[in-house]
Amino acid sequence: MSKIIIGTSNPGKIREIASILSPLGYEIEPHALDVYETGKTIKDNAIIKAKAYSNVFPDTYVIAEDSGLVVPKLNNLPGPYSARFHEITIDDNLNVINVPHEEFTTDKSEHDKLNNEKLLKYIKDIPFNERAAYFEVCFAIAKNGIIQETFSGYSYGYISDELRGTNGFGYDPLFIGENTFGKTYAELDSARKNLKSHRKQALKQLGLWVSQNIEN
Ligand code: ITT
Repeated sequence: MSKIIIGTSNPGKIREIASILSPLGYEIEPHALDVYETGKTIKDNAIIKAKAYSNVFPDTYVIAEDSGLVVPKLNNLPGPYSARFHEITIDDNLNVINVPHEEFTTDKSEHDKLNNEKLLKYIKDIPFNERAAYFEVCFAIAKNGIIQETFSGYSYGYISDELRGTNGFGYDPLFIGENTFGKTYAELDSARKNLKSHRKQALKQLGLWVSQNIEN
């Protein structure tokens, strides 16, 4: 069975990626490295991560992804800063003026909590009909430090007034999908989230590429 390295420190991502790629017959091996994400876009960061993991694991296909929640009314924040939203400094015009290098951890629960609290603070005076938001994900697949392909996915919705639900991870308790009957992604079971999610869309394309290019 061919092995594919999944480069991420986020257990929520590993669960969703494995649930879609494992049934295709590949051995999925997760690894977590501390990669400094210096890109200005989600795609740039996916490429930075895939190259970094690939340099550490040569001769093996490596998949990494960057993802984030974009709120147009908040100057597209948290966007590429989604993981460290709680610790970035933002000025009154919603420009990011300081981005510390986040402390490396695979336990995301405290960061998720702080990120959601900060988003609630920024969203509280914005009327619901102006709270459009979307998740964006970009997967990059690399081998021997060279990017082979990238795949993006998006899911659209709104930011909720309050945290709801305990499933999923990250911003799921605040994100109401456009087709989820008012429920946040954290109120959906994983199969239902996977049906619609940005990650699922991109993984469908990635899965096709993997099955056409990597022997299992
Ligand atoms: P790696 O970089 O090691 O993969 P990370 O958690 O730092 O792990 P990112 O830099 O890509 O990942 O940051 C993504 C952020 O967006 C992070 O805060 C996630 O919780 C959040 N996020 C990504 N996909 C999400 C989803 O499907 N639902 C909710 N939040 C999500």
